[in-house]
Amino acid sequence: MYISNCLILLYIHIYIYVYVYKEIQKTDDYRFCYLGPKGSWTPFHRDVLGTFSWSVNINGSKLWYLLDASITECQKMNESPDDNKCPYNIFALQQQQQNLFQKGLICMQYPKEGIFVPSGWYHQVHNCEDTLSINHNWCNAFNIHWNWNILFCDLQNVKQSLQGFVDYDLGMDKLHMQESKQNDLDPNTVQQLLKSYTGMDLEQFVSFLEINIDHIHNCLTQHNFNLFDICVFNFSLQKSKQLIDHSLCVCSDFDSKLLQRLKTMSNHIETMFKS
Ligand SMILES: O=C(O)CCC(=O)C(=O)O
Ligand SMILES: [Fe+2]
Repeated sequence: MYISNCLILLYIHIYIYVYVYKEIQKTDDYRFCYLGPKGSWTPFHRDVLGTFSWSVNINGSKLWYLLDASITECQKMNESPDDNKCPYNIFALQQQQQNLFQKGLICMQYPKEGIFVPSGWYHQVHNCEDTLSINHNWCNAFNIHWNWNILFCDLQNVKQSLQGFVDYDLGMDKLHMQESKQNDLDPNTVQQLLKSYTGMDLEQFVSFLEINIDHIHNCLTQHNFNLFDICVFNFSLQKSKQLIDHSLCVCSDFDSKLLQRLKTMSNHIETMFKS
């Protein structure tokens, strides 16, 4: 098993759990094992697609350095995971930047203990012993908008970088074509790159919403709910509707099928509210 002068990790996907998104999508379910020898560490980062995560140590202990999202927001670190504003190692920062971490949280995680990392919180994690943990990243109606914001921001980044590539390919004498070429980007290539860059493309995002809305619909039609569920369903549907309307407004990259699916979902939610 690897490891250079720093980090980690063996990501072993745990397939023993049935997870609806994975079952349907046949893609990553964001459940991991982390295995790291003593002294290894995970660089400062925010979790994939602005998700929440929990982590439980099977064995060993870890030291966590966490910064809450409002602090990193001020530092403009939340714009994109790839904007080079995120330091790699908080201990290699200049004194002035290190002061930022006086506002952070430091906590020790011992064997059998769990830790919850809220959406958008940056963290760096050090293995104090040989450590094995299980982790799960997820999102719900409370943080799904983070997911969308990151996906949308990455989509712009992908398009921009592809644009540069097209122009470069054309040669210096054709640089004046930059504007008109913006519309010539192959949508499939853009989506493929987005998928490999961010781990999700627009189609998967739409499916993700659909799966959750269908789930709520099924529970409601089977009368399989209690009062608490009703509040959660209500909140989830409202958030999903807001997000669908917002994404339809700001994003012109949905193809006609995705547009149709989003509009169908939006209507479906309205019908559920009425009934
Ligand atoms: O345990 C680690 O090394 C990293 C864990 C982590 O970053 C997480 O659970 O979000
Ligand atoms: Fe993390």
